[in-house]
Amino acid sequence: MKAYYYNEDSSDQREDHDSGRAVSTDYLSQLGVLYHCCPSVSSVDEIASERSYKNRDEIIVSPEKMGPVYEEKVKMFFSEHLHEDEEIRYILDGHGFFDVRNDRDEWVRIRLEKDDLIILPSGIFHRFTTDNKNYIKAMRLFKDEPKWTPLNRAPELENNPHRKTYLQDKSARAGMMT
Ligand code: KMT
Ligand code: NI
Repeated sequence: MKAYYYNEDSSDQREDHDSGRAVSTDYLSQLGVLYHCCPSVSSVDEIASERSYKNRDEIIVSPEKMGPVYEEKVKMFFSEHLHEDEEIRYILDGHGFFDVRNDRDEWVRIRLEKDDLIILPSGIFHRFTTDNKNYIKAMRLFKDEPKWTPLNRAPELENNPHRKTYLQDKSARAGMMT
């Protein structure tokens, strides 16, 4: 895992966009984003049982696996959205980027590879992309039924209860730091 501020340049979303300004895991946790290195599936099982996640599946995002819809899917994953549930991803192979918004509405890019597990809180604005190798295999964990509904960013979403809870929890965490 490597996290840094996203450099807004005109290159493809799949390029690194590395500004050279690193972001720590502490900073990620202030945003409510939790990172774990899980060298074995048993450590994933522990996290899943602690958080009552009963189900999981595996997805391969690549042109070989997805065929002609690949480019379309990659664009779709990259549109800014939130979910009303936590999003947990465990990387089994390949690489990918999760971008999350910080307090100043800047993008923080999180580069994930094999053994990386990320927990995105419900209500955080984010997006995903493969990198320029166009291959990632990931485990998606969910509590009951898969609910991946993305809510694309729009002004009305600031009234969404999950968005409000996210913002309140984030300021409570910031308050504890001072
Ligand atoms: C997401 O939430 O955007 C995805 O599930 C993408 C594939 S998993 C790395
Ligand atoms: Ni998402």
